[in-house]
Amino acid sequence: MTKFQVDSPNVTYGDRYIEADYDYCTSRVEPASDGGYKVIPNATRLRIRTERQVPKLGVMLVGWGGNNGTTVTAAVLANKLALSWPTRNGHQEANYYGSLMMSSTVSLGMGPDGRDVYIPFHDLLPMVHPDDIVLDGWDISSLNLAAAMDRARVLEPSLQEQLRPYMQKMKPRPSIYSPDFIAANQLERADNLIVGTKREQIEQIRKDIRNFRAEHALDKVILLWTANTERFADIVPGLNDTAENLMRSIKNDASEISPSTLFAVASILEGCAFINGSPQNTFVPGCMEMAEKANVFIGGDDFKSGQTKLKSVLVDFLVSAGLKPVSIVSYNHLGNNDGKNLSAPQQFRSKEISKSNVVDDMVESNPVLYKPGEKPDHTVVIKYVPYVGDSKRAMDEYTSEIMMGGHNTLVIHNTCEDSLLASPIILDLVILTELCQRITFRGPNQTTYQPFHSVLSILSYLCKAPLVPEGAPVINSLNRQRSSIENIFRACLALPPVNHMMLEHRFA
Ligand code: NAI
Ligand code: DG6
Repeated sequence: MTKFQVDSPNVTYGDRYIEADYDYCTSRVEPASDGGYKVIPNATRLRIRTERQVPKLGVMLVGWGGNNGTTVTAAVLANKLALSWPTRNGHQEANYYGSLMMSSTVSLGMGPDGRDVYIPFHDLLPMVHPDDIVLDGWDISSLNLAAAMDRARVLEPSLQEQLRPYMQKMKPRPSIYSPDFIAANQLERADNLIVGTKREQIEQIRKDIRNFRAEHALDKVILLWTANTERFADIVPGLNDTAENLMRSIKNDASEISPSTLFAVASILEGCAFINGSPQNTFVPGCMEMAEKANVFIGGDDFKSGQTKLKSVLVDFLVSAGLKPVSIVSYNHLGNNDGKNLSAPQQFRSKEISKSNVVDDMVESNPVLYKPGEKPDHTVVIKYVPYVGDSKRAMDEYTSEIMMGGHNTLVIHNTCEDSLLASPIILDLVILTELCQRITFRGPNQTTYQPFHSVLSILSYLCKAPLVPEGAPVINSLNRQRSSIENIFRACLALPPVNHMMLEHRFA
């Protein structure tokens, strides 16, 4: 049910769709003959359609028995069952804190008293509620979800006891294991495996998806990788550079095709969106081409949960304030299985790459501070310290040049359960992906509606290394990423973008 209605000749609420006529206003910039620029404002009229029927959604997690997999499952169950539990700080109720969709708000506009009227982000358009998501998945470890939740050491024992009867019935499906792609130290948990050739493994995953869909009478299924970080796969002409070559290499059982790519291929072949929550290059060029040809959404890479989220705010603040970050040093230590896997050099390297590129666009946006090609020194360190478990410590030092050669150093210490930050992000990723599957656009001279590009860059807010269509700019700034989601959804209702001008309060 819609919680509000837009009263405008540009919006129609039909039985099936919300249809909006929207002027997309931009400024085109061209070099002028005098060496400056010519700026040309432009408006393109779009018709945007949003399907109103919210489907029954199933989500299959690869790595279901891991810390994120068990924590997100427990959180959905606890919310659905409205559980509460005693802690040493008092009674705690289940919530979805950290979810952009469930726990943040957006302004609808200005109320009669001249103040913004806020609603939950989730109420802006018809969206799946996380309580209604049906979860399933795969893991190379056979532990049922209750035992895996114990192993994760994330949630309070009194909550775990309430969840145990539900979660012990949940058992991850056997998965694809390739010891070459994750750390050797993961071997001891790998007891739940699909054997056979790569083609047979893909067939099994496809069968699992179809069975899951049928068992629960689901309208849609989305797959999400929250399994161990893999090493990067080599991109080799003839092997994985095109969709055709990738499919041939799978048929030939080529060893350089990673398990995450096999899952993505199976998902695309089943017409299911695939999201990569880890840093590795699951979406090799051949896989991206497959998704594009099949019009299936893919998104990633690597959940943006703590240190990097703050970095994408702080560097944006510094650079946009005219201060010049010159050195950024980020230490992490953690003691969960993710940390154990990342203690191997190749898997650490995947994470280092993902964590390191997040300031590039902000630096490039300010040629007053940075010469072409100039960047701050940026170092990322990750250490495995078993005792701290899932309670990750992240320590950051940002040094900036300020006026007249002065320096400003900010030091930040960030401690919290990593999986409790990642779980709401998992939910946002699938809720947003599902909603985007119901939004289509038609330009002024088009007769048919088109979907978003198969590389779903609107998910950038939630990802450390946002995947974007070829040639599109990567935006890392958290504020810009959030505004793009909010303003695109407002456009679906023919509402103007939020501009913060507040002229009503500024004129005499
Ligand atoms: P975890 O190690 O607890 O869970 C990963 C699970 O994947 C394990 O249960 C493991 O047995 C399973 N697994 C490994 N290979 C598999 C395969 N081929 N098929 C199916 N299952 C497989 O790790 P955690 O903490 O849950 O993190 C998961 C991933 O999310 C990691 O790659 C991590 O780097 C990434 N990530 C986590 C963030 C966080 O804040 N927790 C943030 C950003 C990314
Ligand atoms: C060490 O940083 C382990 C990683 O898996 C991170 O905990 C995870 O990627 C979250 O990173 P961030 O930078 O978003 O806090």
